[in-house]
Amino acid sequence: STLIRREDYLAPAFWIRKVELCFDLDPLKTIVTSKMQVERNAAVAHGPLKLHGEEINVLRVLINGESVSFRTEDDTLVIDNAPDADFALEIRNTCCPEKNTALSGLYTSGGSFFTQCEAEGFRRITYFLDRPDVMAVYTVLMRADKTKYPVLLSNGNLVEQGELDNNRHFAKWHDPFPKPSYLFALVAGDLVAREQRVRTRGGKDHLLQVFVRRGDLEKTEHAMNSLIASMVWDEARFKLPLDLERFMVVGVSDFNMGAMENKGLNIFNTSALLASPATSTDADFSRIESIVAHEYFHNWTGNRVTCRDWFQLSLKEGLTVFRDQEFSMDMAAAPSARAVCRIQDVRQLRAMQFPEDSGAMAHPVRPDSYVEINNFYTATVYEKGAEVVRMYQTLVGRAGFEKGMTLYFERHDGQAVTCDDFAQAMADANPGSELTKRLDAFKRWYSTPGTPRVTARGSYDAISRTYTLTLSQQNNGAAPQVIPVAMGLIGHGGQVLPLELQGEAEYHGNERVLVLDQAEQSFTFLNVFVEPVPSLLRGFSAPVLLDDGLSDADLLTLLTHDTDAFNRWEAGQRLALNRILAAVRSGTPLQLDAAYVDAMRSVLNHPQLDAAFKELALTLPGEAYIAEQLDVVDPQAIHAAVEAAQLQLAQALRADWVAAFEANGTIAGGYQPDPVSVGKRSLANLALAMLVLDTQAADAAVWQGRAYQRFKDAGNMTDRLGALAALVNGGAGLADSALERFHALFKADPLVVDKWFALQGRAPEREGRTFAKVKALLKHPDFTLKNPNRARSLIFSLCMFNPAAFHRADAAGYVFWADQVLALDAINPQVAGRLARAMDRWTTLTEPYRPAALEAIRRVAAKPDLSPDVREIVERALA
Ligand code: BAL
Ligand code: ZN
Repeated sequence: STLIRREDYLAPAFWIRKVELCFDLDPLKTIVTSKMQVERNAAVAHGPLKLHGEEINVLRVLINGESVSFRTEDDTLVIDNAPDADFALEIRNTCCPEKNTALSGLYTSGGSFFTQCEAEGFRRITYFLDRPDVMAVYTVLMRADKTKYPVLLSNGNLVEQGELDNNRHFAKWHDPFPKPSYLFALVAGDLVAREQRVRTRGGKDHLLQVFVRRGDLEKTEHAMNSLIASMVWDEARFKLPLDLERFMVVGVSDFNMGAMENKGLNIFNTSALLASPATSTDADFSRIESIVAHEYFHNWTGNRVTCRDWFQLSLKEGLTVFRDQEFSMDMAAAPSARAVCRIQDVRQLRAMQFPEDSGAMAHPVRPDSYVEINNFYTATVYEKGAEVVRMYQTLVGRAGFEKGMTLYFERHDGQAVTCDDFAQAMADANPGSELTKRLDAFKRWYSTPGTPRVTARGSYDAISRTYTLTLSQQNNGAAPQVIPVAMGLIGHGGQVLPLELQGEAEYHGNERVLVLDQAEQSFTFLNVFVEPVPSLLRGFSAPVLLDDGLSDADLLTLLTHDTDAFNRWEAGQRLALNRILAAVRSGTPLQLDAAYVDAMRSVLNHPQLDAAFKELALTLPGEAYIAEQLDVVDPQAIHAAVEAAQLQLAQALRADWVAAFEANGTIAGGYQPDPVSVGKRSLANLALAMLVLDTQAADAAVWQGRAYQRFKDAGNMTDRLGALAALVNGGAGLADSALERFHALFKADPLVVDKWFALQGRAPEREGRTFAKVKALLKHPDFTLKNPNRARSLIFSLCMFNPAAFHRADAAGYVFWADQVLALDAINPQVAGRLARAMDRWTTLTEPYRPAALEAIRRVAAKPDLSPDVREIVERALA
């Protein structure tokens, strides 16, 4: 495996302008015939034609109808004597979909055929210039058994179909839009579709179809509604219409990612597609809505304008995540519900991206090198990339951002481009903007790894009534970043103070964005009539770690009075974080103080705050984010502090939790995943968890019984799983029988069985019982490593989301990790590579974890025939 460098990019020596593919589909031996129209790229020096190909058998190669000599070496097919003039290249090869457990290329799942080509799966189907800057127009003919594969789908429009001999049939598809090979897809199987005809604003008619296995049709309504909502939104917000007559979505249970944006034929992991109130939680409904939107939005940001090379991945992913986040916020509508979306996105960023950015796999939003591109579908490329796009919008404004998008499409529609092209379009569309003034510096967000640290200190001069805020940034010695700091000033009594910045003629109201682009800068505000508390980085306006030096009293002011809901939540998180960190650093048991408990009680009982906000405010910071604040990490100490804080909140607020449960536990009418109902269910579930957690309470048995009753009688999965989780996480005596009952009820539904495994994989550790349970569950008849969702549900839950069960003094967690990485690597390198990343942050671990982790990583690295995926991860961990 070789290191590929961004700066080594070369344009292709040949273009493939058109391709006609023919598939004779057979699980064991599919025959692929590819007829390509090829031309030399005049801009590149003369050389051989080299095509990518992996795990396929070539049968013949013809140029202009004549057989031609070729050689195959290291996954490439080389033709030394390709003509200078345009020519027709025909390649015939075979592949074996049934044996393709890597789920990249053409594979079978549940007796049907599916493809996954991003990033480099097309080369596992046929030889090709499998790189995103080679864009071709595809025509696809599929032939297959009619009984087993009644539905034959590919990209674009269906142009012909009919019968063949031997109970076979065919379908021919044509996609009029030139596309890179990673957007190719085909599906063949016994599927059924929910269909909907829609007319867009421009008066064009479209057919929308969601294909699934027979029994799943009634679970597709939410996905269809989400698709229609996405279409409407993209036309309204960005004037981007659907460009195809037909838009198809297909579900498959064996899938490496969440979903894939193949042109006109999106393929979805069933976990990101199928929803019903009885089997899916509110979180599932919301995830499905956002992934359906995400893949749909890719049709413009990714497909119409694609990436020149894989280093530019964030060009499409960061932008499309930003778009799906904006969509979800617009769907949530109410300002408080928008804030809830934002808080959830930031929690996710902090839990996943911050550790990545300071660990072994830290890389810039636009990486400089990779061995295996599949390892770079990361939180940095996606979520930090989305934050970078959000900062453009913050700097040029919403209208300016829309102008930038318009110019981007005017310039680059149909092209494969770079992040620089996007940045330039945003700047050129907004002359004179804060962005355009410092575009080069802003672009450091693409090249600098690590999370910047911003320090803020204020000083108030009561005599001159001025307040000076000094902001500074550190970024591991790298040049300063352009950091938009949205802010306001709040008086201790809750007054919102006007912002009058010294040296500026204009008055900026009560909220504004300061642009920090130096190592240190001071901003002086005039006519500040009381000493203010600064509310900084409102809405999390930049992906940084902020040290604002605020006291408990200041944070309490913000928690009570801030007009920015995000910062109100953040103040509560900071209060909790300070207490947890103090306990962990001093090695003393955590003891919550009355001021904090009272503040949390006020939030919980607040008459105006939404239930959704209360739930977020009363949920403690995640253990991974807490670990990021420490130089040396003791996962057990962090976990103990969090558990103590939880238990003390459960005990001190017991009456308030009862009231919260009673007020939110029952919702009249049928199940609706609207923000208000979702918020009530989430708060009721948190309250129930708290009430079951305190096993010493006088009425402990009552609440355990109520939780069990609710688990049994629940009318939807959110309530049922919430009650089950309360029992399992609370270590209740009834937990085991509830788990058994749950499995018996849902054993026929793989997505629910995944939840069952995941809940046990994430259960709090109690004297090693959780770990032992997970090991035992590996032998459960329903467990398999071959299905990525199932592997993730149990193994990833333990290794990535259950630090206290994973990091064991006897190193058994690491031994388990190494065993599973190696076992998975033999089946599916992409999934194995993901699991390998559980050790990203091993160097910060304290004794005895650190040396034990090192030993486990070395054991994996010592295996000679590792996939490039796992090899790259473990070698970076050891570097
Ligand atoms: N392009 C891979 C899946 C996604 O991000 O939509
Ligand atoms: Zn995407």
